[in-house]
Amino acid sequence: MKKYRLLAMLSAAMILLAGCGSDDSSSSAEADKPADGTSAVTDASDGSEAEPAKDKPASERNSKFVETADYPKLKELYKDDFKFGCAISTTIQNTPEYSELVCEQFNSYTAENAMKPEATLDQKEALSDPDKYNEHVPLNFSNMKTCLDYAQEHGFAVRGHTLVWHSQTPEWFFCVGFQKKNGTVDRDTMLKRMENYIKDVLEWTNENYPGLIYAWDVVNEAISDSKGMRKESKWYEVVGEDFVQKAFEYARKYAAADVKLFYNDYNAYQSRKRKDIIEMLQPIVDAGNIDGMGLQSHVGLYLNPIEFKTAIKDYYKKLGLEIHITELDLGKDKSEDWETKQEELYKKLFTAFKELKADGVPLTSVTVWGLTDGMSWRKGENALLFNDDLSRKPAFDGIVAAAG
Ligand code: 9MR
Repeated sequence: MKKYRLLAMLSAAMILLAGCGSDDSSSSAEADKPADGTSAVTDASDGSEAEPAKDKPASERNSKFVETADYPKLKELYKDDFKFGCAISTTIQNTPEYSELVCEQFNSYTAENAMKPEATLDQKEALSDPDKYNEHVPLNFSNMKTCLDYAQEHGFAVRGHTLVWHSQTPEWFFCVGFQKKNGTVDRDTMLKRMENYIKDVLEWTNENYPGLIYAWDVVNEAISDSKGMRKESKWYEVVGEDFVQKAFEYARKYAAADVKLFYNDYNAYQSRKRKDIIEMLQPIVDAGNIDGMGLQSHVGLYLNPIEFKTAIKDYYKKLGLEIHITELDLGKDKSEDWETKQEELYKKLFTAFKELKADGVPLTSVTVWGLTDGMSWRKGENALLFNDDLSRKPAFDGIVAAAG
């Protein structure tokens, strides 16, 4: 307990000294829609403020938080099944009580925002010499470093999220001279920029944190909500249909052997979207350039766990890929007993995960998308496992019960 607190305070102090950016700076980005059709929230901020480390015991600073040390530990309960992860923001890293709880409960780390292209691409440097940087856009790894130092220090394994995505990738990255007013570059230039981005991130992370990152979401959300590929994407617009194939080709070329390459999408369990995803991934599987399928799983209480389980099995059967549940959260409905229903559904899903394991499906990692309801991107939907005072919700107990 004391150790976690001290480490959290130390890392918060280091971050403050380094003056690194926060991953809450993503308001320009377009968020994906939750599966239940409610509108997306684009800001990562969480209603509770990041408390800079002060030289006082945490208990004196924050009476709003309850003690969490005696909770059952999800990472231990499921240690023989899969890694158990959480999407972690800089707010979580910098607040001793949040940090303590994520360290107690989880062993896999996904940066909620701070390892995305918009947190890494360096426009200022690019603009300083657009000709020099035309095909090889400069990066600033300070945000990534903040994440990876924290993960390493606290013993997490890391899911890298994400390399190629239509959202949270600034438009200037696609433009001539790195300015919107100039319009977009041609396909060949963009492919060079893509290759160099992937190369630089994979090589830098491997050189500086060898063995820490066990998987990367190479491409995120390339399939549309209606049919086929998503057309509202600069990647699609500038490179064309094969941008997904190219991204995986480059990722395989530069990734270390122990880093698994994933495609990641929301509503991936739904039959129409699943069919399109499988069709898109098949040639990439055939080329040997992908290892896994990530189902985000931003869903609601309407979800049928049997349909969900069937979908996971289908990805494995058809593509032979490893499976990760990458961004799980279950939004409430309008009923009065939503908490009990949410507990039941979390329990059924984790029971299904255990059954899948018993059937030989390689489900190797499950991540929940955030820590407390108030910090969730799905504001007002109470989709996560902990209340804002860190008391455990029935949802948490449902997952504990499913462990057997
Ligand atoms: O949780 C993230 C939120 O803080 C950001 O504002 C948002 C912007 O797009 O991205 C959220 O995370 C998304 C993830 O990276 C990809 N799948 C959907 C997630 C929820 O929108």
